[in-house]
Amino acid sequence: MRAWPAPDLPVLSATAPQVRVHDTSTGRLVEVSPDGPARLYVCGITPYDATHMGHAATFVGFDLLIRAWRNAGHEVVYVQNVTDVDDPLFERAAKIGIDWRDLAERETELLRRDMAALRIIPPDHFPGAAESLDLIVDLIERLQAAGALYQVDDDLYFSVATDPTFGDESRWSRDRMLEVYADRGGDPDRPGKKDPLDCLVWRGERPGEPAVDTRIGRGRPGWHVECTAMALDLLGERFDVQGGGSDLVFPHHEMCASEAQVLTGARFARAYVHAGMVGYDGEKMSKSKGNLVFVSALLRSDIDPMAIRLTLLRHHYRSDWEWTDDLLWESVDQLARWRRALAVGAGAPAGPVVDTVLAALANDLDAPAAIAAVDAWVDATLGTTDLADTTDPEAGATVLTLLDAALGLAL
Ligand code: 5CA
Ligand code: ZN
Repeated sequence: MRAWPAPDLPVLSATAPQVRVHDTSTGRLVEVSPDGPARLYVCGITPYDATHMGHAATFVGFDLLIRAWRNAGHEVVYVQNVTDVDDPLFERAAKIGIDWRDLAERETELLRRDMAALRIIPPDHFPGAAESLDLIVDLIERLQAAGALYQVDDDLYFSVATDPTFGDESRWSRDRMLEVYADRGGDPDRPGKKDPLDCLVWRGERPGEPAVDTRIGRGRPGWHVECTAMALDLLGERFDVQGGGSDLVFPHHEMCASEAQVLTGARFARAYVHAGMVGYDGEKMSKSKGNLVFVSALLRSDIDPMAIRLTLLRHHYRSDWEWTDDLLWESVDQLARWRRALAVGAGAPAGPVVDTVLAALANDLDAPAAIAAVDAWVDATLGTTDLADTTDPEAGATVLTLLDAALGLAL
């Protein structure tokens, strides 16, 4: 599919340090230093509602990773998918009485506008499952040939027992997996399964449900195998980072990793990076709960998109936090102050703030530390703390470029 227009990305005169991020599968900070272009796959929306602050926070988090890589001198190949073939989309479309393809296109278009307004770098590839069916079916056939699938009625399941590394991505205990599986799209209790944790890869046609004609019959693929197929096709084996929100640690990313491991004998991704959950009114912001704050609604009320972006950046990408309107108003005030300092032109020396911001972002995308460094520069420039002894005539211009290149804030 078509993505959205790319924001300008100014080139910095300083080179950023190599990037380290937290890897879920080892529980450690790991340096992601790609050989060749950095390859990133981020799990994108299921387009039945777009774009709430949780989505936006996750996508801003990975946008920081792309910027950190680019500022460290790496090229990046970025894939973000759209899950336009899956149950929640069909259910919503049926409920509101429109075709599921029209609903998916409408919400994807909304996402494009929101992402462009928030200056999020678009993916190089933006595949939908519907347009990727051939390669998904191809992957299902390869899994079948590898002996990793079995049939239950007209459906096909992936046997997690065929992968000795199953569990390595999340490092969750079996009990913990079983506890959440049903709530996260799994069907542990279906009769005929070999293991309750086995996941559906193909659902044969049911009366009244959307189905497509393929080599393996009429039906539709399961969710996990869609991402496995799109990632392997567009990025190849052992790509650098598989990303998404922490709600995807299990089962989604575990199943993707496992299916790929059985097929290729290699780890799916070198690192698994997960963003925290954004909540609202005491619960995880989610379409199923309906407690949503939409980016598009704020944009329609003429909220400065940079204030929305700053509100997201003020939270470390890995932390869970709650959206409140007060946070947004604080960001509006903070930006007004930053703009006042930048308008001075000359200011406190920019060298230290450039170094601190780039180092903070290279250190597990620590945007709050980067923002604190900018605040300190703004304070010094506006003279509310001791004026720096030397004034840098280029400081305003340097900090403007830094904010745009490193944090995606164009002021
Ligand atoms: N289409 C699948 C991934 S293949 C999916 O999870 N779609 S989604 O629309 O539910 O979420 C899109 C992205 O936003 C995913 O990376 C998901 O992990 C993330 N996300 C969803 N809800 C939140 C939330 N409340 N806070 C932070 N990130 C979230
Ligand atoms: Zn996915």
